[in-house]
Amino acid sequence: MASKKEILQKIRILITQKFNSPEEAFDFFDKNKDGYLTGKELKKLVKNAKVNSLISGLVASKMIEGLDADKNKKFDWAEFKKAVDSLIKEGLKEEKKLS
Ligand SMILES: [Ca+2]
Ligand SMILES: [Ca+2]
Repeated sequence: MASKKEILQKIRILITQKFNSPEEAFDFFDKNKDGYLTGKELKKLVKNAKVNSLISGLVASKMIEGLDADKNKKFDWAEFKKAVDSLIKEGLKEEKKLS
């Protein structure tokens, strides 16, 4: 099974390479445009990041569990932005280690 690090890296690549900004990614996956990414919507994002579809639901619910500040079981923009910012920061650290 893919490690947590690999999964997060895939998600980071999706957001930074397929979209011009995190806003664009959020908008794209917020299919019903209610301003929230639910577990179901986030699962689509995880699947789009080419994470094994068998575990995409689990990954999505873990992300929400860990980063849902107000515990309403979905990401608002501020929560999503925070998640993406920490993902990108982690990625930069990794790149520094490799170079
Ligand atoms: Ca939504
Ligand atoms: Ca929330």
